Amino acid sequence: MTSASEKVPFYLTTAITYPNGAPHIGHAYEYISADAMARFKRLDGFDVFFLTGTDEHGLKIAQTAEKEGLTAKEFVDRQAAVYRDVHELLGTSYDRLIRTTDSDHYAAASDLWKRMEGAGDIYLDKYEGWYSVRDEAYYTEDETVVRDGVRYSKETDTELTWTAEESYFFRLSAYQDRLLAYYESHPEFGAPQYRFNEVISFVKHGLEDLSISRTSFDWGVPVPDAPGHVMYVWVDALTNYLTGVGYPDTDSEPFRKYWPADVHIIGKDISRFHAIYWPAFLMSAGLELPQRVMIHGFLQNNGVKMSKSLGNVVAPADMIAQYGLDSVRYFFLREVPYGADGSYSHEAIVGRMNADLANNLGNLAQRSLSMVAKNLDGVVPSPGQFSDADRAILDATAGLLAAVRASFDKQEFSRALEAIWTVLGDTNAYFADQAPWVLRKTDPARMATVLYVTLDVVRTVGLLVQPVVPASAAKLLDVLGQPEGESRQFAAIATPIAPGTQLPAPVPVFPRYEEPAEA
Ligand code: ME8
Repeated sequence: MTSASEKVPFYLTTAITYPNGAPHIGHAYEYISADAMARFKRLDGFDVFFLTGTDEHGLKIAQTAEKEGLTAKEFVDRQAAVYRDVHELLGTSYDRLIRTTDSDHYAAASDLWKRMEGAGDIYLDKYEGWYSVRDEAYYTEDETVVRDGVRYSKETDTELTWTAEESYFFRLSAYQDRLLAYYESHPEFGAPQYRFNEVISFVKHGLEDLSISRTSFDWGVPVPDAPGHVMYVWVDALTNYLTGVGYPDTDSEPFRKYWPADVHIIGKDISRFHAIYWPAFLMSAGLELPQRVMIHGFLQNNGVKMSKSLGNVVAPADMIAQYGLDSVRYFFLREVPYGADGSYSHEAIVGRMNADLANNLGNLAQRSLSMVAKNLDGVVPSPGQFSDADRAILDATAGLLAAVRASFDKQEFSRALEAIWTVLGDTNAYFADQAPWVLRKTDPARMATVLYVTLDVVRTVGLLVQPVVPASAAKLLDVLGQPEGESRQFAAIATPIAPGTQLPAPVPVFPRYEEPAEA
């Protein structure tokens, strides 16, 4: 057994959520995909640290709290618990649920500020501009549009107000060349490529210095030695990735082990913050840069943007109550190529549940296992000589781990699942061709071999789908007689299922979705 200390570390994060409103499917999508990544790496033998949490400062939060008659702290305490419950519901296997109101985070944000200041990158000036409270961002005149006398951000369609205040600035303009050089030498830093290209061309157009403090409210991390200033919420928020692994103690064990992060998983609306500001802050502070920023797309309900006014915002809890957690997890990761925008609908979810999970995987497992139960006393048989057809299936299955790993390493989850389901499709065809139910009478030894091959495909698939459908995969591995622990790690894939293993009575693992009867 490898001890934790010998394993290769892998550090991944999600964006930290603004907890002002109710959790929606977009949040669940991000948590589920990051969770699948974390689980995959653990099963593949890595020492994983998975950070997620809530982004609790800023004017928007302060305003929402006031509207609800609560102090900002009371409000975020209540809302952080709502998000903790969502993680519970989704089975997110995080290692820390960070809150930017945690005391160690204040220390981290102050330290990062001081480092940037020490590098000569922070100066005091006055800021005037169009400010969006919702986005916590300033927009230049040409990034705005006026409708009915109200000014909006072209990009995010949020309302803007003219704001003038004394502010500290970060010398972002000084980082243009260094950022471009970094992108050039690290082509994998931003993904997918088409989203990274947008970032690169934004930087090529030239960068302005960034206003990084606010004096108009006090719900934030105080700027060191600058009474009246709190940090711009994005400086504070991005620092969470450092706090999570022990910063500012750069000699601490977690920091030395896990920093720099292997991947930040985020949505497309915040790519500039992560792929421009964040690396610039880190360069200024003399800290290493994350390996990769993976930018996912947005999910829409039936192709329509989710919004409260349209009444089409789906709560993760409702979706899970209707279809079950694993079906939702599988659907999200299989349906949309990660990075692209996508859509969900009842029909699409049911289609995936019934065709992929219930038919291709569930039926194959159930049919082979019940034949073993009925004809072989539930004992995994010894195979005879493998035929060409057996070999073809076994070889395809043996190649799966490498293919799936290569896809997961690029967060190409749908491609990984496609590879698995291609082998399942071939195995279903093999099972139908070989017709073990006929062989039962004509050639029982051959029937045993066909069942053996099929069971080993189902076992391999059961192991590989654990990151995506953890509870169902565990049930499947139970009925295949695979004990928890070592034999469920990916390293166990190379050792075929052991003849003689006594299997428990088979139970169906992936139920079909049946429409409820009309009332
Ligand atoms: O941006 N589909 O928080 P947030 C998919 N606090 N993903 C979506 C989505 C949708 N419809 N809507 C939002 C923030 N997201 C900041 C992050 S990180 C240092 C600070 C994604 O609650 C969004 O892109 O608005 C982001 O990655 C995450 O949900 C949280 O968004």
